[in-house]
Amino acid sequence: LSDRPQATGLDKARAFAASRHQLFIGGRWVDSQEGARFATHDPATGAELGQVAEARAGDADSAVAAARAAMDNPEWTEMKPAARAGLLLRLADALEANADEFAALETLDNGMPLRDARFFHLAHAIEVLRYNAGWATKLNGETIALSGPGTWHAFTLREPVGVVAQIVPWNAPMAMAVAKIAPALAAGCAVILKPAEETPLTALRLAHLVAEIGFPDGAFNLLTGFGETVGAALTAHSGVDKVTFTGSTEVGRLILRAASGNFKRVTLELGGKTPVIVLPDADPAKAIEGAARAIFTNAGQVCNAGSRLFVHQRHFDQVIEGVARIAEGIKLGSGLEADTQMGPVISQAQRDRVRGYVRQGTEAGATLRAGGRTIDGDGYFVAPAILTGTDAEMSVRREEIFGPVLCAMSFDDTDLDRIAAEANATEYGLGAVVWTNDLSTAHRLARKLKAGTVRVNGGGLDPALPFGGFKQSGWGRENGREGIEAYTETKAVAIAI
Ligand code: TXE
Repeated sequence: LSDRPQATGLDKARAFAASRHQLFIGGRWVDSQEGARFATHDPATGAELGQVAEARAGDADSAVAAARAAMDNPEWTEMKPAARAGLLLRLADALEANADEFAALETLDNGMPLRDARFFHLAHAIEVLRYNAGWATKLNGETIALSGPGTWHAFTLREPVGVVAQIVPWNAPMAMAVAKIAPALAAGCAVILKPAEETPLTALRLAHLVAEIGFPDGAFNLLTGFGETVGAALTAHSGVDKVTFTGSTEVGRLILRAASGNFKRVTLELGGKTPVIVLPDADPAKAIEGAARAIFTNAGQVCNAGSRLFVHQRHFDQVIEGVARIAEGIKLGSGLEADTQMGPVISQAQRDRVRGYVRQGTEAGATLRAGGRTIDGDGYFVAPAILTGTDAEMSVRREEIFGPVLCAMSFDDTDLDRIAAEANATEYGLGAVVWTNDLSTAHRLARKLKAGTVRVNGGGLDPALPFGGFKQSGWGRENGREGIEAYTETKAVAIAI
């Protein structure tokens, strides 16, 4: 990162944060009906960054009406697929042109290191837009041969599912918002995006770009506000056809209930407790680096963070020492500082929650092998922690902590069924990571793991790779063909000829 663009991006971001924000409904910027506002804070300092409009149920009604109108407007519904793709590509270009400002805004609001915001989150968002733009022109049905009497021309159409409420969390606000809107708009749906109350700023800035690019009115709407009010109103609204949500398993359950009224289509991306398995034939140096990255990236606030590390006895001491050394050496600080490797967690509540888990673990008899440092200052910092000697019943082993806390266990088994059974002993099933140099082991274990994504020897997120969970980690998949098809309804047409 050169100094100049950083400084300009940050200046613009600060000015934007402090500006007067509204809701974006039906192609216009409007105040919330009740005039309520709420503050958003910098988690590195606790300082207020700005105030945003607080949408409530009445605003949800307006946004749904605007989105429904877009789904009745030929300007949107009859727009050629290539033209929809063109809009998304322009949005990607606009994000790229404003990347320094977006990255700084994301760092201010969420706390993540600026480098991560710019070169991972922003870069991913841009890639996701371009990837899904490509699908707009390839969403086709098929022709089908029928076996009954008569002669038929039968085929399927893929139609947009309609009005989609998209509720996103605070841990990757920009990347997640874009991962939701890109396939929905590529498929021709009308969206109502609700960012998390902790991190509304990049979604607001994104809405300005959408407004400039000129999507038809109501195709994209943005409501900033709280989950229990405007979020709940959207998920229960009879004018909404689909809800897509990323967040806690607990809220996922509430959303399922709320959505059942009119049988909304529902895609849920929920919590995780990803196992990282280091087999005896793995390269320990690579596994150390990979295991540390899997849990400490984004201060552990990642749904598929590798929070349970299973290491074969042969490498256990070496791997734990290596990961502990990395943990102790991680430079914590404001994401705006160039040498920061880990920013704060999102809020005081989250910091207390994460520290509470570590305390519960040690009180229950686990050993703290790294972490426990207290960090001065007003920000919400948590030192990366490693616990050994946990047992399967402890909350640190069972529950999603969503912080930089790793539980490390050794095993002396080589039976893949038993290794998989331990890794699968969780109510979650989002991700799993395997470190091995044996191709056959990699394939066999990948099949036994109950997780939506299995990564062997590293690997990252890709817009083409379906992402989602088994078990209580969610419903459905985002990304890839499945991700965009989830925004369509299949219509079968049979014509007697
Ligand atoms: O999540 P919530 P919270 C997990 C993680 C974290 C815990 C709590 O373990 O520690 O959840 O975080 C909106 N109807 N994850 O409380 O509440 C809310 O406004 C409709 C895992 O912040 O699930 C926000 O936009 N919407 C995770 C979004 O849901 C509602 C990411 C997420 O907030 C709502 C985040 C309601 N009744 C947290 N209540 C992941 N899987 O990546 C809240 N919301």
